[in-house]
Amino acid sequence: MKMRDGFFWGGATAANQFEGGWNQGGKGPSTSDMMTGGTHTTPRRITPVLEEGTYYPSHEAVDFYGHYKEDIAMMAEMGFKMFRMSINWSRIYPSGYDQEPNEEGLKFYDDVFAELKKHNIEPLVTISHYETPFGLTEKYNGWASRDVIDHFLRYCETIFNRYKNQVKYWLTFNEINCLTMPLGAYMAAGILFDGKTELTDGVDSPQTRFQALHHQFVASAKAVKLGHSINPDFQIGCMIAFMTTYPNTCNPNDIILAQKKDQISNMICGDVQVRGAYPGFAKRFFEEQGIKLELHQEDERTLKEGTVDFYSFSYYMSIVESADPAVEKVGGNLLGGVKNPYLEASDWGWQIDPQGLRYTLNHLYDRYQIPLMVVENGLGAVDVVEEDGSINDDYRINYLRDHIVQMKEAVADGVDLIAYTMWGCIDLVSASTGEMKKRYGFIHVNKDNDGNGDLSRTPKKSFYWYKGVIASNGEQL
Ligand code: BGP
Repeated sequence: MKMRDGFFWGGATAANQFEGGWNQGGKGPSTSDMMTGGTHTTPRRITPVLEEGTYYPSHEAVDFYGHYKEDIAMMAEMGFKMFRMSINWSRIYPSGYDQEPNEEGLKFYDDVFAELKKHNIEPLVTISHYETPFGLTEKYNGWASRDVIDHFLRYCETIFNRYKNQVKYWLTFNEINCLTMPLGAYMAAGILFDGKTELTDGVDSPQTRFQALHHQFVASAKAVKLGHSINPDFQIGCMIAFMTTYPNTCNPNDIILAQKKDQISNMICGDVQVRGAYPGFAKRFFEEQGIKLELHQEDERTLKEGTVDFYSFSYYMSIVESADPAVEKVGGNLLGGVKNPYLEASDWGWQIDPQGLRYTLNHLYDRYQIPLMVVENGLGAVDVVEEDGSINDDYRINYLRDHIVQMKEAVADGVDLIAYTMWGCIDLVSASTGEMKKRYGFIHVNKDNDGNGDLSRTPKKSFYWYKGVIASNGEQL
């Protein structure tokens, strides 16, 4: 089965992990700028004020800010049709609550979009990707407060108007369902529970998280409506971190547990953003968890009027759930779960499951019947630079090939898939660990975990492989 003509092959990044220039051009600090690096075993830390002598990976990241022409030229050489990037909110509104935008920040993205256009690469822009302005955390405790919605909409209005002829495809919030999990509070919503916390070990409040999620739902729906009023051609999507969830056995207890987990971690957000209302299972979940959402009268209508045009998601792994307390649960996978004996795992313990991608694409298309985009997928691995400077990342090629094969199966199954933007096309900072060592790219960046390196870019073996994939529209794998 062939991919459709005009299929969007490409790659994905996020400003806080890629752009750097954190205090250049009038940019204010974002929450990610207050996060230290971590390692394989030490979690990232959030500092309420910047500590002298501490290394903050987002500050320089890999300096797309200073390398965008070179980077876009390399993407063009691979034949990219689409480039997923995010706008750094605090580059446009430095504190988040300023009344006037920062012209220098706006100008930077004018230049980036002009460069993409020169190479015929379609931008796909995430409006908020783990980069809540730190000013909003200080003033409101981030998305815990409903007040943030208006600040977000002012930011949307500014960028929609400014880039209405340059950008057609938008995503409102990256991995909005992160807020169903404890680690999402800070990353996705700029919420500090205790003022000083490690990313994986924060003090949790499901009440606050789900209230913040509701604020993001309302903000997203209003942004969709606003975007369509500014340019009716805009295509605006949701973005979900999809963790395909299987039962450990055919014991009905396992099946029900897996279904419940799937509903809350994966489906609740798509249901609200695509169908425009909370699904039935949400009510029971909120009751059982003692969560009382504060809703405004008009929210129901807002959600209905602001449904998305397409559904996008990230896909890295599947997880297995068991209701049996005697069954051993593993760490590694972001959500824990049981080890799947049929699958290999990455060096970071993420269980690699290409067929799970086919399963998920079918699952989603059956439910929503709107175009789908895979906007993140890839293998985080340690790359070795050989003496001659080459990087032979066959493991990455194998991972991506296996997933693309299954994507094509899903298309043959009848799924309307329109884009594949592989994650971290150029090496960048890992979101969960802050490392540079965990690399995804087709392009190597010379920089290590401590921030050393001259930032030079080198194509890996996978660069040439992906170029062939794109040139043959997925036929030459
Ligand atoms: C997703 C995020 C990305 C990204 C990716 C890989 O959850 O949207 O920002 O980083 O995961 O994760 P990591 O960087 O932790 O390997």
